[in-house]
Amino acid sequence: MNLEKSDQLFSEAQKYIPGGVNSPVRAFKDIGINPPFIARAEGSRVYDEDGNEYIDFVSSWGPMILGHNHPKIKEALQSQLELGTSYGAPTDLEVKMAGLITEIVPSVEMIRMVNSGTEATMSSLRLAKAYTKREKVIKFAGNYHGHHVIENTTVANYNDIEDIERVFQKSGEQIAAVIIEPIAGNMGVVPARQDFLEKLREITQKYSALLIFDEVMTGFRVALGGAQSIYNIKPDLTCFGKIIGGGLPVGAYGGKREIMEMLAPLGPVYQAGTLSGNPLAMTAGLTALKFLKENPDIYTNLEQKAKRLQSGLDANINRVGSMMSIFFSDEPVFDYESAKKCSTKLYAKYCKSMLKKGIYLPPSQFEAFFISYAHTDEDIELFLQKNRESYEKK
Ligand code: HOZ
Repeated sequence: MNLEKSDQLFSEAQKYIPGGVNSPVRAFKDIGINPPFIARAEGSRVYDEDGNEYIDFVSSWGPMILGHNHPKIKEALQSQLELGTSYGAPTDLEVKMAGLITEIVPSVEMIRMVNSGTEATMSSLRLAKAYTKREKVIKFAGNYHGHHVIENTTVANYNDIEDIERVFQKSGEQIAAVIIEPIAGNMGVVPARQDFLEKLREITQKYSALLIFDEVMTGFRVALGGAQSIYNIKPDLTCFGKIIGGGLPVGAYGGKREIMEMLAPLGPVYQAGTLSGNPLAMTAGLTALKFLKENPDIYTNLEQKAKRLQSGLDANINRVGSMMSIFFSDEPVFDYESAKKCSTKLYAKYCKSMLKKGIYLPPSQFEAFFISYAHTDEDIELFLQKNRESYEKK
């Protein structure tokens, strides 16, 4: 595979951009090769600067559930472009977006749009602290909630009921919020157990702490109503990103009216953003969400393709719907400790081999990969065929 132009661009990029990338994992450091620089994308494919074609399972890290350059999103964006790209003022699009999300996700009574998942989790935690007038936050090992520093944090073990009980017994009255990825996607895919999430709901209510679901990755991905609809658990606040932007930069957080009304201009918690509710992002996101809502068979289609892929792989896999990971470990992966036992070396070898054969996977053992509506049955078969030539069990 010729990567001459990508290599040249990577050298150039490193002169001006730290590590040559705007998000660390994209440097392919764990894989030990230079990254392909992507020139364009269409449907299930991405094409690099040297003209190499890949079947894309990174899906821009989740947002591209309908595939790249979906005609409906493209058309909507083209129309919006005629009307201007940013006003810094309220729009009809924002009202429609808020209306649609609150309709699909019943725990969300009010929602505030921001520009990234990081901003959503950061703002939701500030809000939780103000609402409860408490300072402590509980998060879970291996969960990722963006790159901001969460102050006053205790890190508990994921899927460990005894540990969370211990934490609450010790300082329950000071805990403002528990934030969790209900299906973790940043140590590879690791779903929370039903009884663990139920315990979290129960214990947060008992101590009047807020339960925040980080559904940046799972929202509108694992089901239209996100992970909370699968587990049938209502968090107090939910953070979104990725899919709700239809491929443009976006984030949002929402939840109970009483809590959300603490935000300025109604309440004392100030939070603002020049590009929040940006009309292009709202247009792309709204088009994607409407399309998903009007075509519920999309989730059946995603499930079928993902299931077919999983059953053909004969590997250690965690999967929820169209979000999955292949773990290079002999043991089940259910928390951060078990995830860390995976062989990153074997994953690197596998990922490199798959890339050479035209299958574009996340360049890290600890990222999820995604099936999109644009993947065809043939794409899935090609994955399986290339996998047979690349896979080495731990
Ligand atoms: N690592 C983040 C996703 N889990 C962001 C990846 C990227 O956009 O480079």
